[in-house]
Amino acid sequence: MSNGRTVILGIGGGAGKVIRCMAANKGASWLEFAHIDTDAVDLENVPGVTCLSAGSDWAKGRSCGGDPLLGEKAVGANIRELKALVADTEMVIVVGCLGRGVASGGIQIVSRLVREEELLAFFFVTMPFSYEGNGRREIAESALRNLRENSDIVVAVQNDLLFTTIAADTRANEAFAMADQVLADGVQGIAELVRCHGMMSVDFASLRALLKNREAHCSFGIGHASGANKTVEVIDDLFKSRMLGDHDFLARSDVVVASLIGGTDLSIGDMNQCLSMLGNQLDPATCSYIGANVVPEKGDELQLTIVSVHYKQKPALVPASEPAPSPAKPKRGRKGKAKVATDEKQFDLPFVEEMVSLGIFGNVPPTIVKGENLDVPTFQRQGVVLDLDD
Ligand SMILES: Nc1nc2c(ncn2[C@@H]2O[C@H](COP(=O)(O)OP(=O)(O)OP(=O)(O)O)[C@@H](O)[C@H]2O)c(=O)[nH]1
Ligand SMILES: [Mg+2]
Repeated sequence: MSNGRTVILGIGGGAGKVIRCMAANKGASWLEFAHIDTDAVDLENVPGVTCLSAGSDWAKGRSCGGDPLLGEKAVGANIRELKALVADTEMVIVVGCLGRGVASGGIQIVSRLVREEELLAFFFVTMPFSYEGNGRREIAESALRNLRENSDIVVAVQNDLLFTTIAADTRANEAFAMADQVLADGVQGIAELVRCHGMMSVDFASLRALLKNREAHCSFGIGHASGANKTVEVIDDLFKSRMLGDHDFLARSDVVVASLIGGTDLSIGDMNQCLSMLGNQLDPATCSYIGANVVPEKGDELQLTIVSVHYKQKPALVPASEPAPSPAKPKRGRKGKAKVATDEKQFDLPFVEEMVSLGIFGNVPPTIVKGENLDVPTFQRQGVVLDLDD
């Protein structure tokens, strides 16, 4: 059973800023935040953020000067503290701005740790700006290659793209703060997926099975909207996210993980409309995991975060001689049509999408009779999927 404990760990100076931005976000108090760094200046004490001073006996509170080997050594020296930090977590989200020392080297240590501890981890990394030059780019690319070899989900965001929607005359420090806010909102959106008592929660065990130990390319996008037309506008805003890639790239995703959060006025109708519109953009073969939560602090605002996952190698087909996976549960395809897997040859994937809405019963203790939760509508308990188009 999900305990929902989610740790957001920032490595290095840039990531530390994103972590602090996130800790100040509306409705983020249920998350645990930590920041590991060698540089004492960047380890500024902020309520709600656990600070770990890496390699403190020899780094002596200074930066790693852009050397990833020193970063790896420094973070490696704190492995016990890191292990204690991530013990018994449902998910770890690691943030690192690649291109210099602490994050590029230290993230490899954390990647090995979460693998050894068999934790599900999302890695959100940024790649250096073009203007930073080839040296930093090479460090970042080498770090990203190593990370991808050893990690389940790596979302790499080009810093250049984070700035494309910001007006050219924005002051540099404001532009950085805005870019950090985009990352902070995206990470929070993903974290909301595992939140206990979500209005619509993801079947986390099957999401984990689908994403663990697979090499994949991931991109992420985020949309915000408020006002009367917010369910439509949030989709439009999502597609303005340059980090996401184009429509076609999204449509061809192997897996899409989407998280919708809104204030207390978020209705089932809003959710249906918004998520059906998103579903219409996806290929029928795309596995989608969708979670929705009410975060009262969001007020009138709606936020939709998605991660698009493309496997490097498509899942192997189950040989015809092996029994077909069972039971074949119905799943939703494009435009909400029910699909039941009946082919002899099927992709060896676990059940794809759980969309269980408890509506007004979402915040009360479940009524369990003979192992069934009576607060879940009968049609959902019986696996009947509605065709939302009709
Ligand atoms: N998005 C974003 N990227 C940043 C920010 N600050 C730095 N970066 C990027 O992060 C890269 C690494 O910088 P830092 O995080 O400061 O480096 P570090 O990991 O602490 O390593 P050392 O400086 O060697 O100790 C830079 O090359 C920038 O591309 C920030 O506030 N936001
Ligand atoms: Mg630093």
